[in-house]
Amino acid sequence: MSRSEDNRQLATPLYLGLDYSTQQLKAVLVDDNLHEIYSTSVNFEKDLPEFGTTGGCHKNGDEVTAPTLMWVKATDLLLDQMKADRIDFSKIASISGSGQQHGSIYWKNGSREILANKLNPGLTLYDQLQDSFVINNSPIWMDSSTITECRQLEDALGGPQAVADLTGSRAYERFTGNQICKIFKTAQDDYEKCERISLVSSFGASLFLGDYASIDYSDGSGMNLMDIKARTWAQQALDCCAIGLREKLGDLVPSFQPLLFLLITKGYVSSYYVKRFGFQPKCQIIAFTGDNPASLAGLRLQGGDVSVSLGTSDTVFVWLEEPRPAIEGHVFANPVNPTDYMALLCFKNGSFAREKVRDSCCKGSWETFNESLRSTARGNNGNIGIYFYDTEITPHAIGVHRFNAAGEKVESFDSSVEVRALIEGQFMGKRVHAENLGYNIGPSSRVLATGGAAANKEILQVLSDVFNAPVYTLKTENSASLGAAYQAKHGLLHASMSFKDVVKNAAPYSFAVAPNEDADKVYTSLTHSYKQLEEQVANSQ
Ligand code: ADP
Ligand code: XUL
Repeated sequence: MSRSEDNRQLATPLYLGLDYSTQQLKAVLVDDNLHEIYSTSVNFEKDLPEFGTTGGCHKNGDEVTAPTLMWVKATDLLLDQMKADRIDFSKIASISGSGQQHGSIYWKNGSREILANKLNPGLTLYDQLQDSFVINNSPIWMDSSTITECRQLEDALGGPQAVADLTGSRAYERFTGNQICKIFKTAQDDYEKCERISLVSSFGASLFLGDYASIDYSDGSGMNLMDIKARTWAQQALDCCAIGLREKLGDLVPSFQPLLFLLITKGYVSSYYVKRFGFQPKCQIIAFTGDNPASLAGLRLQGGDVSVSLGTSDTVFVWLEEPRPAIEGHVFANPVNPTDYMALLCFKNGSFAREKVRDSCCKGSWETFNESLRSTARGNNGNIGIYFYDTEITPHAIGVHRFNAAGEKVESFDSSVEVRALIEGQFMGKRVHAENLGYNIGPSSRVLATGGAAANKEILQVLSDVFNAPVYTLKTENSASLGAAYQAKHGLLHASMSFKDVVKNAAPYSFAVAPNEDADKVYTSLTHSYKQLEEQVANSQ
């Protein structure tokens, strides 16, 4: 568990943002000016070893899951931690949150009744929700086991571009509709015993609401089931996926919508939390969303900016006014402006790949890793590496591939060349695919970096050089939970105030690094070579 608290007196009102991410559950409290005053987290692997996960998940070939009850227990632990830190829960005006995208939770028949009416404040959630899920291990975004279901959806709807035009993305293995389809086919009994399917985000909201929370438009865009323009369930896609799915999904709502309880009354925090922790009875629950949309809110992204998130997955996203769904990348509903969109690229080989090279080349030390970046030349003397330890999402390819300056395959690199090849390769890949989406990166662009690795200036320097643009960061590396806290306030005020006005007093960005003078010269041609090599690798598989 890690915590931080600044000395300022806890002012009132406060807004709570949560993030159910891949490796941890995080909480951020902000004051009325949206300044962060407290944060804490529960690390799934370290703080909940009884679930036996590595990095918050279980991998079994291409099937990747997380124990649903681990997230429940993490919620108990997080709140206990906040109580031990003497947080005055009665000052929290509203709560919102985010979750790793695409993961799914299968609530057993009768669980709504337990959530709404039977939670005993003397017991933990973990004790009381033991028997509430039909699938104990929730499939998560790293899963790539549904290629058959993806083909089925694309065949039924007229091909990959047709699925992208309708839902914002072609069929992807991790997208929830394809995951549900697999469960419908392989575990039909469980599917029938399930009364509600939540995303990780709406599952988190349900725990606090004491009822099934609606899925929001932005996270709903990551399912291959939502009509991206109409923002309604796409019946053709539902029909293709599973029988009776519409009822199990509930309604869709805007990402900053105050939720309802039992579809009628205002969605205040469940009385369980009022009695157990001292929350005020009128603490409003605002829809939770995906971690990437929440990050867009946390970074206060504007047109022209590009955000690069360096967490368990690496993602790149930009604000879009007009959706142009393509075979590559995703278009999601924008979480703060209901008529706009965001484009997202997801790279599976993010932090785990960096940690793997750190461990094999630098004895597990980020300091040695950084020394390797400092001691090697920009452009790595023409050496290029592609490090897809797990099947990559963008592009669909696997394996570690190293090339010398002549473009010939080589078996290995020296340790420091390997470190630079990894980081340059990761960022050249991001630049190539962002440019494929039509994004023009230039000296006037701002790169907003976030996620755990954004704490590392040497890594950010390579990012700045490859993108040839200045990089900015926020005080917190966790833009998702911060964005959720912003949305908590936005949700209360949205009828009278735009998101831009809500966040106008939020802490400014910090300038982190600027590109070196030779950056454009070095990386424009190297990125061109990288692009050709990556295409060669992807086409040969
Ligand atoms: P997520 O939200 O996806 O669970 P985070 O954004 O919190 O993940 O990022 C966690 C990752 O940050 C860790 O896996 C670790 O590899 C990386 N990280 C933390 N500190 C550093 C550092 N100094 N340099 C590079 N990476 C770091
Ligand atoms: C986005 C994606 C990941 C997860 C986990 O499409 O799969 O970024 O949201 O962070």
